[in-house]
Amino acid sequence: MTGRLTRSRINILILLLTGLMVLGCSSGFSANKYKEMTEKGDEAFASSEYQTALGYYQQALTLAVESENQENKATALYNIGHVYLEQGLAELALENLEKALNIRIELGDTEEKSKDELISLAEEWMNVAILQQLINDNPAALHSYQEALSIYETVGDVESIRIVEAQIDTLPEFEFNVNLVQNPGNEEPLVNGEIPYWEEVSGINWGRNAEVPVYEGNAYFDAGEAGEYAELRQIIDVSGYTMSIDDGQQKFVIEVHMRSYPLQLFVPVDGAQLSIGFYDADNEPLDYVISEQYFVTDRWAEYINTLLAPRGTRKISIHLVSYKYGGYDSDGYFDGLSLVALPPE
Ligand SMILES: [Ca+2]
Ligand SMILES: [Ca+2]
Ligand SMILES: [Ca+2]
Repeated sequence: MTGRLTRSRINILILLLTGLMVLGCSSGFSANKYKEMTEKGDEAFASSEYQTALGYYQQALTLAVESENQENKATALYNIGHVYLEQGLAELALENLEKALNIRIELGDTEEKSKDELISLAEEWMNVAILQQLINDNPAALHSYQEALSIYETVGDVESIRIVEAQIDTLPEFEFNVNLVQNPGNEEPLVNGEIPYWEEVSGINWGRNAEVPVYEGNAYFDAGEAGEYAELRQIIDVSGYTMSIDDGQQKFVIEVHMRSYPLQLFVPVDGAQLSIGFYDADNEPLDYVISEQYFVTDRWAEYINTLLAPRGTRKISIHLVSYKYGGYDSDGYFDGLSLVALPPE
């Protein structure tokens, strides 16, 4: 809405409209016809004749559009959305319910609404949110849940607040610019001698060490005594970003710091390497990226890369690989990891 009508202008408008209603039978005809189509639609809907109901509601929508009646247009879109909902067509349902909701929002400020109107608006936000969640548009779903929540808070509906909050908890994680790696710098205490959140793929002595200066905190990742190849892995669920991933839009930035045991006479330097894998919902590999092997002994070398997730990605795996070229211990070290999802551009 671009402007607000003053009280006197509204009165004039009402007078004009009343005049038009009396003079012009076409607008009255249109209103009656709209009511008739909606009622027939409701009847068909009640008898589960959804295709028939859809036909009537669509005629009602056309009439509402022609007569530029926004309230009726919103109702028709809402009804159409519910037919699609019954038919299990989530995306079409969402499209129509979103349009209906946007019109309702444009039609008036929330302060001016009665409690019942507010609750019905919150219910519409909930419908939209659930559908958005169903099609995996989680950021949009969170926004819609929050809109519903703020209305329920306004009216003090404790039970509904609890329901919305529980629903928000079911959303998968999808935060942007937040580190998705658990225990990213190996700072958490070992649990039964194992590094929390990480899995030993190769080598059984992965642990915390601080023999050389750490990159951050009190320890780095160290394979300890191991064979020529040692690998530690973490798999990260990125299904929260499904919508943007499947649109081919979701980028992730991976960052890791690597170094090796200091140079010694007659002992070859061990290597450190990072690899990242992208997997679909069936754990089929879609793509992977492998860094070069690092042999930096006097400082932490930073590896940073921005990667576009292949469509269909649901999991990203991070692999810390230490290559032993000398001694008993495998001495490619890792610290200060992060994987963040970039917000859509
Ligand atoms: Ca650390
Ligand atoms: Ca172990
Ligand atoms: Ca070694």
